[in-house]
Amino acid sequence: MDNELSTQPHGMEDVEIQEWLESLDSVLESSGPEVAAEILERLRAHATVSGIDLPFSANTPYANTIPVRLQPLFPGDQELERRIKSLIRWNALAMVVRANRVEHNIGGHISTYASAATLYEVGFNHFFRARTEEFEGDTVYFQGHASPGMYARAFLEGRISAQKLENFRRELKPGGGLSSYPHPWLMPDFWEFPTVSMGLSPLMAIYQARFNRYLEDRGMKPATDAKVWAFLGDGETDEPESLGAITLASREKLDNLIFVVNCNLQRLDGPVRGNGQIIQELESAFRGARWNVIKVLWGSEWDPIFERDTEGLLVKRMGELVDGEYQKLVVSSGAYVREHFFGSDPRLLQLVEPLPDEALRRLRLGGHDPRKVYAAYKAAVEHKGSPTVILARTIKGYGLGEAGEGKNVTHQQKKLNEDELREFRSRFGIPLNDVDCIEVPFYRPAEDSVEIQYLRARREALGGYVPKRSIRAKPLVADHDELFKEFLEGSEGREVSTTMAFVGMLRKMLKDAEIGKLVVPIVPDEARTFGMESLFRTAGIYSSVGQKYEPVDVNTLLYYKEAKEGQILEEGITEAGSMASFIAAGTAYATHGINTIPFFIYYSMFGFQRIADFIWAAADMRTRGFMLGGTAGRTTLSGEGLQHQDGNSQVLALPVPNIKAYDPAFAYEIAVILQDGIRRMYKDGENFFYYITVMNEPYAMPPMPGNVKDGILRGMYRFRPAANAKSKLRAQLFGSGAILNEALRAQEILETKYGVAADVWSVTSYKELYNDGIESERWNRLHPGEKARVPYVTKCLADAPGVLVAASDYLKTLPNMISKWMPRRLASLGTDGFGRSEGRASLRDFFEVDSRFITLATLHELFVDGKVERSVLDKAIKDLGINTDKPNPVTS
Ligand SMILES: Cc1ncc(C[n+]2csc(CCOP(=O)(O)OP(=O)(O)O)c2C)c(N)n1
Ligand SMILES: [Mg+2]
Repeated sequence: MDNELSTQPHGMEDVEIQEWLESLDSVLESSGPEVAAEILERLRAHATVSGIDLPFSANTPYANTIPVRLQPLFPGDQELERRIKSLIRWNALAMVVRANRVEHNIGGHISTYASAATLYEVGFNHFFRARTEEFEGDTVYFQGHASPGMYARAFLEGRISAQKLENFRRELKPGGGLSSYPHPWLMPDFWEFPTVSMGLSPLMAIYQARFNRYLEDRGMKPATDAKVWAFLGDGETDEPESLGAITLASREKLDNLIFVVNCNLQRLDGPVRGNGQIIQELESAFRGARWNVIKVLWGSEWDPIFERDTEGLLVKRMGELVDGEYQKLVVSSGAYVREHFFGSDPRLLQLVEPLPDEALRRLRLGGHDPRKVYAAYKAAVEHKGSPTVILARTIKGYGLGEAGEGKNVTHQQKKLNEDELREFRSRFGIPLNDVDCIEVPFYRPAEDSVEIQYLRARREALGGYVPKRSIRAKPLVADHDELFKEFLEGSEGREVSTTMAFVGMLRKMLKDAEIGKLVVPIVPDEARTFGMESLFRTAGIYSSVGQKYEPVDVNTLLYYKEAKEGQILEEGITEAGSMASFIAAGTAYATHGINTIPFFIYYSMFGFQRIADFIWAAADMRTRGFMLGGTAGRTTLSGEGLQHQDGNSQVLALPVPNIKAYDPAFAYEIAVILQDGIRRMYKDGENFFYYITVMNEPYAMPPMPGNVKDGILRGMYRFRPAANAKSKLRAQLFGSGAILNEALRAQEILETKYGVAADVWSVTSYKELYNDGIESERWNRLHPGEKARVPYVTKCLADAPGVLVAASDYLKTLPNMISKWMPRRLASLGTDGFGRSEGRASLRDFFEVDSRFITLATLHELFVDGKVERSVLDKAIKDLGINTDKPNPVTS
């Protein structure tokens, strides 16, 4: 990659270069780095105006960013820390090797932690501060594949038993086990952040750091110097999410954020950039984004060699190699290194002349040298004004020797043979003899050993153990009946959409004495679409710098008001970023002990469909809050067409176990769901969150017809019974969301034109009904002798006569999945297929979900049952104006 020293200027004498370098050195010595930098900056400007074409480079030479003279003293007992680290290395390896001996192919990773051990241990011994009563603590995102190292450390700390280690990756064993990776859902007292789906944690960490500032700026927590640390792999940075938000971090001057990229130059299959230099590539990306970049490339053993190199030849040579060559060098003999690395120039060879081959082999990389890592961390935590990224060079599978060190297969290595185990044991000085060691026992020195005492003392000094998850927020107390009451009463004929109704509730919640402050509205540049612009002025848009300009619309009532204490997180066009804010706010009850209640409203098609993996991570993290899929419904969103019209999200919400998904039709349904949700999540502390679709079709909102709260929450209730229940021709119509109105219109047509008496049900949640059904089935299967449980849907329909027809703005699979618990055959209408840009009426005709098709489906079901004649159907098709040769929406 670009390396300023790698290109030899044509025709320039070495002597001349030397003179320039020496004069810079003397300025540095006499006037300091600031003056030197100023001179260089002026020189660059002068060169540009003199017509010299300076190639752009965001890179610095391939050398450590922190020079030896600025390196602080290492404050710990280095030898003792090395011994502790070795024990952790051993136990981490033992976990994986043992697990795979007991159960072939159970998996696990050795080489990630092996490469990152020093990066973590310096953090644990000197930097990561725990959450305490007095201090909020640092927040650490551990690289998922390094989890054995975190468990092994917790074992030495006495926090995890040997039995649990034994059951690594076998969580269902008696006494429990340890989850493969960081999963708060599975280990809620230990892990805080799921990180193993690569790319999610860097982005989540950025938004977490920003959310911490948001809480401070809004006066919800004291300003502290707590840091957010995110450890990632170099391969991981290829995920677009990893670097996707780095400019937000610098724009917001998040000096509370530190990325540590473990640059072992390898990913799973092979080198990250065999033909390039991942470190230089990352450096330029982060420097370009105005981060503070600290490269930790070379260990202390290199310092004297660099010192002898007055001509800068070594740095130049280092910048020339591609990563594929480096990978080869680190696993090669000293003689090979001498020949192939230093051998390129006799002057380089001279530099290492005094060193024997063995010493050349042992030249450590920066990421394995605690002194270098400590220096980088210290500089990072002290740095002000921008986030820091530490690019630390390491070797993947460090210490595994023949079993995988630096090899392309190392990521998958799970077994070591006897010789390899003995070698590892010897290399790290584990006190086990040749026979015992091949059993790979876990090893923990006695409680009063210097190692355990030291380790404990260090953690005590830093406030306690990390990682550790605890819930510190106090439950809410109010029940908020008053807040939601007015929304149960209907709109008195005024036409409003469910989105407008929701925004009305949000506005009111923002003013509530208990929850007003806690509400966090989050929107990815879509507030106007949802009619939320009135909140801009009243709640304010959060900006860490306030508003430095007079907004163009300042004279209007609803001007764009940015403020330091603003409450709305207007994220711009990033659903991923908004979701990361949602996660930060929705887990603040644990991270900060604050019950923030996020409401993330977005274009529903760009939610589950686009950022489902973040939603999965949110679920794992036990996030609380409300996601609102706006402009929802494939036929309700008119005009927008194929990419926008959402008939999927209610289906895509099914797999997330702890999401409650609702497709409400009326304002009072939303009110009931919100009130109950706030109670259950923030008062009762239940671990789920909500997905609610809201639409933009305006219609009159009816008052709640009696107390149907229970039905709304459980997924269905009879909204409008048939006028003539005695009729011979009977039907049950199920409608959801805006399509409920089509069912109500069909009810009228059926009654007035065809003498069919239909009850209309509002199905608010097929997911709730489905979960209830499968739970009943399961219970009955497991308890054959006991009184059978009856699914809620079956109970609802026990006395509901006639044919059954369901219609929603989503795929037909939703009603179909609960049809087996219905008393009779179900006809399902839905919006399978690609959307079209059209008006609502045409769309509902196209997808066959309007009142005409509901009517036809009902008559057809009656015809199949022998209740009406064929001629009725023929007439209906004609009267309803249905084109029977119309294209099939599923395939057209
Ligand atoms: C989104 C995602 N894709 C793929 C994987 C599978 N995977 C697990 S580890 C790994 C390689 C990791 O390489 P790197 O980020 O460099 O980490 P290292 O182990 O080298 O420190 C891959 C591809 C994953 N966990 N997540
Ligand atoms: Mg890697």
